[in-house]
Amino acid sequence: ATSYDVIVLGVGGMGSAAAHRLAARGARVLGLERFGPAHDRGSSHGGSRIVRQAYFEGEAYVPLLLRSYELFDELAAETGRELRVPCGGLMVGTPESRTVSGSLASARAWDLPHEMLDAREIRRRFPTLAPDGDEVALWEGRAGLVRPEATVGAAIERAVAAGAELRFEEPVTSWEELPGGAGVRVRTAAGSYTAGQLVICPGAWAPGLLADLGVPFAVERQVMYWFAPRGERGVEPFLPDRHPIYVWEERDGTSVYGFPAIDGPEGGAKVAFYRSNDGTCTPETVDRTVHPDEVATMAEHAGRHLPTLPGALLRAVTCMYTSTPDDHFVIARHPGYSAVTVAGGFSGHGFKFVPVVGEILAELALDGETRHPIELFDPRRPLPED
Ligand code: PYC
Repeated sequence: ATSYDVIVLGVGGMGSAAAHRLAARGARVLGLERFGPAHDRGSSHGGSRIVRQAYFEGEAYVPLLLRSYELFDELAAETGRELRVPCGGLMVGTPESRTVSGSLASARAWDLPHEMLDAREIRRRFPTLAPDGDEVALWEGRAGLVRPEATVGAAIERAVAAGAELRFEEPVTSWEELPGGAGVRVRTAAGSYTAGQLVICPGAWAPGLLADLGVPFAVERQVMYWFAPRGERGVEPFLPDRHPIYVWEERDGTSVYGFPAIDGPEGGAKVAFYRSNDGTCTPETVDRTVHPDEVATMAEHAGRHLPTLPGALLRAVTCMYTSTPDDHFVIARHPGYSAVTVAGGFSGHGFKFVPVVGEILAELALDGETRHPIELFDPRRPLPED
C-alpha cells in the first residue's frame, strides 16, 4: 500500500480546502473523491453562495468568518480567480425575526459595520425590493457572494501545486484504523492506501460514513432557481453593483434568499428557499427533477419581495443540505478513533466557511488541536430531539 501523512476522504468544498491547507503545511496528502473536480452532485455547486459576517445563526461563528474572508481573498490572489463578489447584503424581516435580531446581535457583539434600514429606506436604496411597511433590514456592506465551483477549483489547484495527490472518480469502499496507533487504511476499488491520519469530509454521504458518531444527520433536497427579470429594464436593476444578496424571513418563518444577476443578461437572478424542508433523501435517491408546482411556489414567494423578478424560469438545479438537529456544524477529532478528524453537517450555511474549515482540519489532523473556537461543533454536544 502507498503511504501518506494524511488521507482526505471527499474532495468537495471542505475536503478540497483541507487538502490545500494540509499540503501547504508540507504534509504528504492523498485526496479521494467519488466524482470529478468541482462536481455538481453534492452541495458545492450552483454558481453562488452567500457570504456575510453579521451572523444570525450565532455570534460564535463571527471570528471564523473574519478568518474565512481573509483566506478567500488569499486564495483568489494566489490563483488569479475572482472568488468573492462584495455586493453587500440585506437581512430582512420584522425587527423581532431571528434573521434581523440575530444579525444585529452579532454585529453589535463584534462591532461589525452595519446599518439598520426601515422599509422606506430599503425601497429607496434598492428599488427592486418591496418590503412591507413594518419590515426592516440589517445592511452589511461586507456581505456578498462567493463562487463555489471556482473556490473548489482554486483549492484543488493550490493543493496539487503544493504536492497533494488527488484521485477523482475513485469512491472509498472502506476505511479502518490500524492497531497500535499505526494510522489508517483506506480502500477503494482501485487500491489500498495507508496514512498517519484520516480527514473525513463526507458532505451528503455523512449518514453512512459518520454513522458511528451518533449525530442524526438528515440529508435534505434543495432547489435553486434562476429567473429572468420581467421589468422593461431587464437584468440591469439586478446587476451586482446595485442589487444585494438577501435573506428574507417571512412572518411564518419561511426564508427566501437570493443573489444579484452575476452571469450577464442570459443568466437571470438566483433565488431559493432557505431550509425549505423539501423532504429527506439520500444522494442516491434525491429527485433531481424540478417540478412545475415547485417553480410556481418559488415564483409566488419571490414575487412578494421582488415584484419584477419572477419572469421566465431560466434554470433550476437541485442540491443537498446535510443538517444536524440544531443546524450547527460538526468539526472535531473523531471521539472514537485517535487518527480520524471529521467535518460534516453544514446544514445549508457552510460554504462561506470553506477556507477556514480547511485550516481547522489541517490543524486538528497535524497538531491534534486548533487555534480556532470550535466548541459549538462538538459531536458530543446535547442535541434537540425531533
Ligand atoms: O448561508 O446565508 C446562507 C444561506 C442562505 C441560504 C442558504 N444558505
